[in-house]
Amino acid sequence: MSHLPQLTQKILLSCLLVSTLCLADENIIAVNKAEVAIDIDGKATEQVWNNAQWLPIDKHIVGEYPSSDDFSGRYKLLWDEDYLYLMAEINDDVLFDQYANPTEKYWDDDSLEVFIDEDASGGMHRFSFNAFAYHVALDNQSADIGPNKADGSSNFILLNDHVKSQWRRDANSPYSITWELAIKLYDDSFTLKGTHMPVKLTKGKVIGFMLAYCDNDGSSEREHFIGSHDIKPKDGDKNLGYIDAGVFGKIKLQ
Ligand SMILES: [Ca+2]
Ligand SMILES: [Ca+2]
Ligand SMILES: [Ca+2]
Ligand SMILES: [Ca+2]
Repeated sequence: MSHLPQLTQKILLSCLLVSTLCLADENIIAVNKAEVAIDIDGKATEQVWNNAQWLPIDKHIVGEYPSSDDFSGRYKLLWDEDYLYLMAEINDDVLFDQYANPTEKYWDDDSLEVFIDEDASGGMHRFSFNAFAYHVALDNQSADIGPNKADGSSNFILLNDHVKSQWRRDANSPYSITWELAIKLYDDSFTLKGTHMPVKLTKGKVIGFMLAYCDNDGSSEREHFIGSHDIKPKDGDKNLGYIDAGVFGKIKLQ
């Protein structure tokens, strides 16, 4: 650009900056505030849910891509000072919960997986609380991986206090369930010891976020894993969300 007049260079740089910001903003999902409290009962009866737009859960992560009656889903988000609220509408032909123990192979049971990176830092989080991957099961318990145990083995834990969850079937459409969640956000200082306060949410806050559904209809392992965001494969593998918060998308509280 050095051969162009200085004013033209400045204009071009400004245009480049504006278009970069616009592009970046296009990828950030704007989340509206819930002005009234939301009752987590698996029913979308609160008027305020109408202020949130449906977004698809349709990006392939693992397994064959399912037909729409095998799995399809969409979700919407709201927030207030205390919670990120999530409503998911899931169509799944068989609801399957083979492991009674909520910390045993929870990813091979039907579950809604909510990925949260409170400060949108990105980076590795599998054995830390830099970010969370809450697997919300059909029994409404939420499991994740914590720091390794003293003997070095994996530590599958419940973080039920972080996620309040309730789902209901639709009597007129038995394969459709409405799942309503209120999620408290914890920053990366969270540990399994002591008392930690959730982060108070404020307008303008940017959060790392992704959502996915583990669908199993009776197999030994999950049959499909479909998410809300495109994931760039690493060595052919798109199942990276439970390891790397860098593959999450971003949301911004409006
Ligand atoms: Ca409700
Ligand atoms: Ca299914
Ligand atoms: Ca983080
Ligand atoms: Ca299923």
